[in-house]
Amino acid sequence: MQQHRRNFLKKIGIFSAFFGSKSLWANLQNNHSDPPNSSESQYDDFIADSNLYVNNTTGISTSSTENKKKKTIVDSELLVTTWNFGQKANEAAWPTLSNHGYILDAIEKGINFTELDPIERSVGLGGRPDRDGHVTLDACIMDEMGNIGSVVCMEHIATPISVARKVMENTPHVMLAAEGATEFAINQGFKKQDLLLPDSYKEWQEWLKKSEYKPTVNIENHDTIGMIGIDKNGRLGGGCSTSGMAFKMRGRIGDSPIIGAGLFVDGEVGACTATGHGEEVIRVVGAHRVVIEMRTGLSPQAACEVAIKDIAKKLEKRGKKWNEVQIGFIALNVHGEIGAYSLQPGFTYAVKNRSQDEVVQAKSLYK
Ligand code: SD4
Repeated sequence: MQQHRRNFLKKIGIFSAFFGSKSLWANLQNNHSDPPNSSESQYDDFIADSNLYVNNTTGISTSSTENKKKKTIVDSELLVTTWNFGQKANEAAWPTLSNHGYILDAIEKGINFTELDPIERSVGLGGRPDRDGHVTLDACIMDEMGNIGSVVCMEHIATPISVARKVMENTPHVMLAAEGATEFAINQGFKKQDLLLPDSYKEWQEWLKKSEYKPTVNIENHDTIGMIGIDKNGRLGGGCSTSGMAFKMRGRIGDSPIIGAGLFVDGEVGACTATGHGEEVIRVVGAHRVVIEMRTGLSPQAACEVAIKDIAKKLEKRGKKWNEVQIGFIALNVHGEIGAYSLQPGFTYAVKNRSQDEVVQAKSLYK
């Protein structure tokens, strides 16, 4: 009888915790255009109280109360961005971040810089087209509370990261595709334009002579832009934007706009973004995998290495040649520690904080 009573009370507890969280969540969703200072928000208190994230398997305490305390350790803004061009993107984001701005505002500005640079031909304006000559763009954005927005296979709009943010903030949805995404962007005031510029057009014409789909590894050291960071208030965020694999099939979507694959942020743990052959990243839900590994207590570096090794193992099992595939992950945790790892050499990333502004060569599984 006693046991029954205990079970009943337990059930009531779970029930009220669940519905309590739902209504608080709905409240937060309605107000998210004004991003809360997470270290002070009701949300943090709720998460801290509910203690949802204690890890019982590893014995490593990852309770949110503990992470909340750790968060205050990060005393400096930080940006980590894929590839060499990440340095200029970080520079564009920095004035916002160093002025105590909101992390997603900084990330959007940084990624916009690369999207609008016609010289960079794997992101935004001037991006390489698909095999039929259409420039189709993918992007997604995520904050530390699980707010997300994404556009896939969108044409004619140069700044998909900003459209992804509008999806997050101004719609009840999290993903818009193709014509629907372009229409939405135009309705939101974005300019419709032709994104195929002469250099990419010429390259496509050249490609058509053989029409052989053979993705190039480490294209000119700048590829998909993925940017993750922390702002002065300890808020984490991330964004990812790309024109995808050059000369892909029409309608092909890679990992970059898929939350969990190309990007994942968990305000209690850290953030990760990916670059490289999206099909392989999707297979292991790459960015989420890295963040989950960090949740179990691994450093960002170790977490990136675990995910890359898993991808290598799966490639081998499927009889694929590792040297035709490149994947790179960058990750950071709530303490501001950074990790990066790639399958093959050649992957670079850019780091910016108050004392550091540099491009770093990532370690790789194969030499
Ligand atoms: C994709 N991950 O579309 C992107 C492309 C990329 O380095 O990152 N290339 O699969």
